[in-house]
This record gives sequence, C-alpha cells and structure tokens, in this order.
Amino acid sequence: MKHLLVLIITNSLVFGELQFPPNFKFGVATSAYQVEGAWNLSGKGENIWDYAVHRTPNVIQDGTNGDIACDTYHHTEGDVQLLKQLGVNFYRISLSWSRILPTGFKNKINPDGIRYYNELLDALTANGIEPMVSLFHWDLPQPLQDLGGWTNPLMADYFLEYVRIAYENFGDRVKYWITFNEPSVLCAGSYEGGLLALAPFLKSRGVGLYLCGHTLLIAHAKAYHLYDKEFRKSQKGKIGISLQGIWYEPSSSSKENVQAANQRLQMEFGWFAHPIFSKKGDYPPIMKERISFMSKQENFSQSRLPEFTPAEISYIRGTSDYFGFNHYTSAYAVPANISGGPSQDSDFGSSLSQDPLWEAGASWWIRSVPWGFGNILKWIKNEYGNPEVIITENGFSDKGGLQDCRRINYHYKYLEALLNAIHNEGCNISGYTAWSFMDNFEWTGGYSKKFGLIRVDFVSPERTRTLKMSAYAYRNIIETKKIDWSFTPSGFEKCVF
Ligand code: GBH
Repeated sequence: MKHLLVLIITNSLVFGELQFPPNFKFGVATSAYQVEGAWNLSGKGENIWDYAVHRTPNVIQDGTNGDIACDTYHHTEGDVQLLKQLGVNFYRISLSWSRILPTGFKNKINPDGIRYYNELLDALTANGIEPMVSLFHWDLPQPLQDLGGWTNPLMADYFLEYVRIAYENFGDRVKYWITFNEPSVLCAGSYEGGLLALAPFLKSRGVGLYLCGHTLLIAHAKAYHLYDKEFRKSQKGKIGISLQGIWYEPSSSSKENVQAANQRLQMEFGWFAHPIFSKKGDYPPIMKERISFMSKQENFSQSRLPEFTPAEISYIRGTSDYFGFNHYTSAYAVPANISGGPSQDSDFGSSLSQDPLWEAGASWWIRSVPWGFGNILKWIKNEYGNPEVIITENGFSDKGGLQDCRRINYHYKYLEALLNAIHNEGCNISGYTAWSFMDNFEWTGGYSKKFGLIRVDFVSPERTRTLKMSAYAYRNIIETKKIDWSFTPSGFEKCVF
C-alpha cells in the first residue's frame, strides 16, 4: 500500500499533474518598437532604432524595420479582443519614450502619445486585463543618444523626468511597473559590439557597457524611490525590473568548471541582480575582483567597472517589489582565456557551448533546456532570499506556421519546470508571461524569427492576425490551471511531441 502511494505521487509529479496556484497570473508581452509601428505619426520623435534602421538598414538580417511592424498603434480595440480570447490576466507592454516626449526631454509633451496610451490602458482595464508596463524597452530617443545615451550619468535624471510624466498620466491604471527591460542585454548589445548587437550599435568594448549599467542602476533606483515616495500611496501598484538570465551549467563538476560557470552567472545576471536583490547590495564581489584584475593587466589606471559609494549602494539595494525574470535558454560554460581584450568576453573568462541534442529555435542562441530554467529558479531563491518572482518573458522562436508544436512543447516543458520549482522547491513565483503575444520585429533578426502565439501577416496592409495552435494551448492552460499534453484544439492536428 505504502509503495503504491509513493508510486502514485511520483507519477503525478512526472506526468505533470501539478496545478498552478489559484492566484497565479498569466500574461503575454510585447514592446513598443517591436509592435507599434507609426514611427513618425502624430508627433512621435525619432528613437535610436528609427535612426539605425533608416541609415544602416544592413544591420537588420532581412533588411526590414519597425516603421509599421504589427501596427498595434492602429489596432487597439481588436488586439484587446484577442487578449480576451487568450484569456490572459495581464498584458505586458512598453511605453515609447519618443512618442510621449519627442525630444527626450519634458520640454515638449506630445498629446497624441498620452492619448494613445490612455486609450490602450482604458481598453485593457475595461476588459479586465491588467496592464503591466515597462518604462523602457530599448528605444531611446535619438537626441539623448546624441548626448552619449546610457553612458552619460546625467541620463538618470532625464529618465526620471520621463518617468514622472508616465506615473502622473498612466499610474492610476498601472498596477505593475517595470523600469528597465534586460539591462544586461541592453548595455552589452548597445555598447560592446559583440555577437549580440542592438542600437546604437557602438563598439566601446569592455568599457561602455559597464558605464551604461552604472547609469541604469542609478536611474532604476531613482524611478523606484520616486514611485515609492510620491505615487505608491495613491496608485497602489508595484514596481520592479526585468532581468534576463541564461543558466550557465558547469561542463563538468571540476572546481575550475564550477568556478567558470558561477563567475559568468554573477557577471551577467548578478551584474544587476546583486545590487538590487542581495542583502549586501553592490556588484557581485567576484565581478569587482575580476574586472579590476583584468583592467590592471591591461594597464588601465582604474577598474573599467565604476564604483558605487556606500550611499549609492544602499540607495539601490531593495529597490524592487518583485523579481521580474526573463528567461529563454541555457549553456555550458568552460574556463577560457579570450584574447583581444578588453572585452566583456575576456572579463567573463569562459566560453560557451550548447548540446546539439537540445531542441533548437530559429534564433541562433535559443535551445530548449527546461532543467536549466529549474536550476536558475532555485539559484534565485537561494541567492536572493526567495523573492517574489514574476516570469516577465519566456518563449521560443520558429520560422512560422500555425501548427506550432515545437513552441507548445517548449512552453509546456518550461511551465512544468516552473510548477516543479513552486511545488517541490518552494520557489515564490506568482506569474508567467509568454513572449510574445504576436509575431513582431525581432530586432536585428527582423521578421524571420517568430515568437508569437498569434501570427501576423506582415504583407497585408491590415496586418491580419491569426491564432496559432499555441494560442489555444496557452488559453487551455490558463482555463484549467494545468498542462494537458494531449489537448488538441479543433482545426489542428494532434502534436507528436
Ligand atoms: C528578449 O531578449 C527581449 O526582451 C525581447 O525584446 C526579444 O524580442 C526577446 O527576448 C526574443 O529575443 O547574450 O550574446 O550570449 C532576449 C535577449 C538575446 C538573451 C540573446 C540571450 C543570448 C546571446 N537574448 N542572448 S548572448
């Protein structure tokens, strides 16, 4: 009898019978430049993506741009109906700074920007969908980039001017704010000029990214404290940040390999997580030591990683009401001396590989590794004292098709890992966001990498939307609070997983 019981319990764990907690929330996400279009309509200013795609179209793999994208700017009502059809609890969007403040500064407020977001937020609220709003998802106003962008410490104050306007105009309806999307990706992508490249495509290797990160951390903390002091009481929302984390698995249990994987995790994920979420605050000690050591070897007069004062350390520590976590994939790390520094890669001191047996996405960097998700969730719990975690992005790219079984497989497996983390590891995870609501402009990947639960016909002027099989599968999970591997919506064939 006892054995039978154990068997039943084990079976239910293995076969995914676990349920999502009653208050667990599901959402989908997009970001302004990737979906809005209307790049120069009704007073919107030029941002760094507009600037780059028009002057150097060759930076985008298929030569496309976000001028029109999904044209969500003109689809407010229809898109809210699609969200209702998905049954999501919340919708994560980002605000386009240049649409609200065309010069980047508050000297000119664009009434149409305020109108557009008001209408979107009102439509969501009227339909019972909670807006989750990122203040910044990579589309910096070009005039501010002309002043050095995030490498300029004054940017923290310019950001605050913009943020105040956002709280004042939209905060009554926003219960979840996100200051920055993926600062580690943004700063490396913008200033490092490595494999991963984002506007403004600069190449200040080993230096620019750390200046950028320093400004962002201060800007984030300022935005948090402003909300906390002047808006929280009346608006009653939460404010946090979304950090991207790849899980780095040591390629063997040798001391060197464990150390290499840990160092890389701390220097990428911990770069922003440690100052905000750790007990002590500040950059991870291992990151400070490593960059200082490398800088000395390279004959710099001081570390390329700027230092925080003790006052700044405590100003930044604890400035997030929840841990927004974006996660896509994992890799093995091995110690390696990367020459040609200074660079972030030589600072990391490791090289990466992925198992070719892991299911590959259409993006070169994505492979499905659900156990890596489980590992990093446990790591967050242990490293940062089990904070409330909201998965603010998770998703898989393919090349298109409505019968998207590989995406369904990915989401099911990652959600199973998440359920296991909640029920068997005691992780405090309160929400999950699928990236993305619909196919969109995948940065330098253009429109050929599809992450959407909904297909967008980028050839039709109407940008016609069609639900993929994954949209129905997601809806089923939200409805039933569990994962049903055999679920097959009508009109689709059964997936062979
Ligand atoms: C997210 O970024 C973005 O927030 C979203 O806008 C985007 O559309 C979505 O994901 C899909 O890409 O760091 O060089 O080793 C994810 C950023 C970029 C993180 C690639 C992992 C791995 C390459 N990812 N990166 S590298």
